Amino acid sequence: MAALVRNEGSKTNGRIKIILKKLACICISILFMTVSAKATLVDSNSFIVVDNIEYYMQTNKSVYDLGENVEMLYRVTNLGDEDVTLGSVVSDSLAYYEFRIMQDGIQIWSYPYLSVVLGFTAFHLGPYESKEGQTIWNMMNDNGTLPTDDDFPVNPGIYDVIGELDLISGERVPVSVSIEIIPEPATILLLGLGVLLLKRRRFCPPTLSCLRWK
Ligand SMILES: [Ca+2]
Repeated sequence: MAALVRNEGSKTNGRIKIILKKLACICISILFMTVSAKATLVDSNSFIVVDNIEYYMQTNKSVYDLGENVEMLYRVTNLGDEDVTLGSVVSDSLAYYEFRIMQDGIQIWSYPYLSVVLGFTAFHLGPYESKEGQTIWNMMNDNGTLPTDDDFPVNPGIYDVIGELDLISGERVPVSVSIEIIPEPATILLLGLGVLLLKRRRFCPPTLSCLRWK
């Protein structure tokens, strides 16, 4: 009987070691995934040059944790030495720029700035002059409406961030950059532990004294 008890105890210790090894592997994998993702924490940017005008779009990162703010910047620069007028805009500099978030080709959010239209003005750039607009996306889907009470959080995934001049007349030149939203590290860890516990439950015979989590 004593030998049988020792044998069962040895089996339990072996199972504990296996589970701890699997847990260590999961933690190392999570650490590797997080470090790999964070290694790309540079800004994401893109630009287009049309008729000596540079249209530039940037986000402050390329990979975000779920729930972070996405800081966006759209800039238009006259690369030449002559005055340029690109079209007309509403007479409010905060309304010069438009930002949109797309997922799989579907718009899920847009810059909601509303302006009382008091008139229109020419969007003008002097030689080598730049003008830019900025805003923040809080990772919410606006549900296609301006009121925010029906907004809801987005899921991890790939999103396109688009900026352009909100021209009333004139050619619009939208510029897009891609960003990735990943789950928070704590969520990944919980998922990993959940998978481990499910596997253990599936392969643990009910007659053996399996490890109990207390
Ligand atoms: Ca809404």
